[in-house]
Amino acid sequence: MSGRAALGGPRLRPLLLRLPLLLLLRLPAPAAPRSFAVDRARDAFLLDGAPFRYVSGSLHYARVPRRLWPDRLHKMRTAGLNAVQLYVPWNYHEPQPGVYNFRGNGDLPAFLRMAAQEDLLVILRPGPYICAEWEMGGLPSWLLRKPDIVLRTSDPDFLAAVDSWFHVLLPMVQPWLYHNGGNIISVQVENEYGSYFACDFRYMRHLAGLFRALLGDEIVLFTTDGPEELSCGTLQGLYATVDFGPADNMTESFAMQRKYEPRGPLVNSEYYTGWLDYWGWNHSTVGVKSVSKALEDILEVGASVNMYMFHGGTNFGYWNGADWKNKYLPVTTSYDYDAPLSEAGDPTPKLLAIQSVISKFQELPLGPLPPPSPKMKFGPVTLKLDGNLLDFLNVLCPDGPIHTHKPLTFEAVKQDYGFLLYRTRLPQNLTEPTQLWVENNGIRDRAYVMLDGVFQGILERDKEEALFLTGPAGGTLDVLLENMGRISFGYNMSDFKGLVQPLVLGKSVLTDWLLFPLNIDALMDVENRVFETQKNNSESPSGPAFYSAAFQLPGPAWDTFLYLPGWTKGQVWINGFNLGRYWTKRGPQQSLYVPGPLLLPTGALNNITLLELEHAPPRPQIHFLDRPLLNATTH
Ligand code: 6DJ
Repeated sequence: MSGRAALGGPRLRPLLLRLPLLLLLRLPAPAAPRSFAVDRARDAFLLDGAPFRYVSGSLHYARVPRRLWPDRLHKMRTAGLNAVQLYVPWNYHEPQPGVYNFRGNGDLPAFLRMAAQEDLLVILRPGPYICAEWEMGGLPSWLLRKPDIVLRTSDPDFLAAVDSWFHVLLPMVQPWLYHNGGNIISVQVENEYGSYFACDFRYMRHLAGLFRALLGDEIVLFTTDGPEELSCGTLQGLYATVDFGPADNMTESFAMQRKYEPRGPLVNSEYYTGWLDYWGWNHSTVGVKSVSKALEDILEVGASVNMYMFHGGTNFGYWNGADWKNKYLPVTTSYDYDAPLSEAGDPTPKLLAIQSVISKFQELPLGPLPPPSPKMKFGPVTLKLDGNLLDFLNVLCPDGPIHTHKPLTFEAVKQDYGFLLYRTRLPQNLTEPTQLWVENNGIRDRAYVMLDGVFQGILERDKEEALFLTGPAGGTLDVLLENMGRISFGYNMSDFKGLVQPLVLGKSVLTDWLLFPLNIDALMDVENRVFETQKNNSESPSGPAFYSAAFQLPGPAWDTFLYLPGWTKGQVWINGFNLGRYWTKRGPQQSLYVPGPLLLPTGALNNITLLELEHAPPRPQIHFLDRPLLNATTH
């Protein structure tokens, strides 16, 4: 017998030859390269080489307390989404030129990690402009310290600021790109640029080059525009997508996308589940049926979709933006948006309807949708008057006032947000009521006028342009200016704040001003101590004044809604956190969302401070409700 036969003969040879291959198959397979791409041949996205569509939802991390991020992301995943879309608000992360904040609620990598833990892909929209009803559309107001800057164009001053910001932000997100092992599948360049007057292709080309240089060639870059606005918004090399809502004609909208992208996936980057609210308007709602029906149509044609918003959240602090539609329209503190997950993060009937539509097209993840979180109702809590704002100027403006001949803007004195007090003296005796007014609608945005400490009334942009004063020559005239949020969408985004035109008394222009930039938020950290050291001689609760109370919770620190009946307009802080603006008198929002994590548990003392700008109710009380009131009839 030959040795070969001993080995089993020629019949075994093919098997032996295949052995190394079989051994190889038993070894762990080399990791398949991760990839996300546009496949024009199949009119689809490809995820790891296979056709893929995303069903995504928008959530803005700066509008949700960090401790609640996991909860909201989990609910989005459970609703059936496979991606989350988010804006990066530049002004939130770079509060001063070259000063960056990625801590706490600004910890973008932590947010990306939490999304990954929920198995959510990410569609990133870093701007630089984001719109979003966010202060100045996400642009830092310090850009306006160069008053002639032309925002969102190839103006060298604007580009220099954008370049230095993106050299910080984009390297930070680069490891999070999908092909680098992260969850970011695509990145949007600018935002609805086609709706902006400038139509500056040099600017768009500059951005595209910058994104490519800092993120590489592999990542899918895209643009988003209204279907009628694509011509100035798109650029070769950036995948063009559209945005439209349930009331719009889907076929026509996608046909417009097809004009610019004849092949590739259909994408609605902002499918409107609801809408925003302005102060003084009615609360916006969009019906469940229309939202779920039109979503089904979108999924039926195989498109990818992002729902704007899936969870709206809150414009805490001074972060609300404003629109310009022939007049200034500031956005409310609540950004509930009538979205599928409410402002307090609770599933709504809209969410259930959307989930059921999604389930017709792709498998839902296992696991139940969490129920609404518990809410608490208690009160009333009675507040004490701490004193008029004018009594606290030394602590609110510790560096003292700036002396100027003519009034300067907020931007000129580096007061980015909040309040700036302008003080001068009456140049003559006013025995007859004399008009105080400002030319060319120069109040940005609301002025609270005091003469010798006595509240006289208000001037308001596009509304109240004059009031009448009587008083002695030399009397102290104080004009507190409130920035109610810079324009986030409209023709002119350079929305300077303060007195942008001189104040006129009768026929004389008022000069020789003292300007007090007020740092109220710094005061809130040590609020009690500072207020107790003040001599409180203000009896009459009229005009800008602080009120506060210490209170205990009746039980665990659940979410609640602050209700301020009889109060007029102002700002609220809870335990030093700036909860936002209230404007009970104008509506429609009547209650402010108070997330449970802001509150201290039973036994501890919580602090609430109000800066009421006009009139407090005769009994200065507040209530905490177990449901929101967002839709009071407006005046
Ligand atoms: O991209 C914009 C979003 O950030 C699109 N959009 C949304 C958000 O602002 S209003 C609501 C809006 N665009 C302005 C067009 C208004 C008709």
